[in-house]
Amino acid sequence: MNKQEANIIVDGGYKPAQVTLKQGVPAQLTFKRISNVGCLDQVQLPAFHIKTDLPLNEAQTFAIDTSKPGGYTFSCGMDMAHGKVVIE
Ligand SMILES: [Cu+2]
Repeated sequence: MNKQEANIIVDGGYKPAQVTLKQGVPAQLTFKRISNVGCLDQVQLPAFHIKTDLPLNEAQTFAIDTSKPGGYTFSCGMDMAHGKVVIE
């Protein structure tokens, strides 16, 4: 395996709320917001310096550095809804 992808649907929450990535394998993480439920029009993943708008129905993809194992929380712009990226 020389690359990996994870997809999160944003629909009033994060589905799934946790994704697991393999350490050391280049990764792409995609968020796609499909509804106006909740306050999820921004996402932030501070450990990877990501904070961005999630336009409705427009997938946003980010490269994730998987060199360091751990659990990295992401949330909406107001830090209310949460999910986690686990690298192991
Ligand atoms: Cu919020």
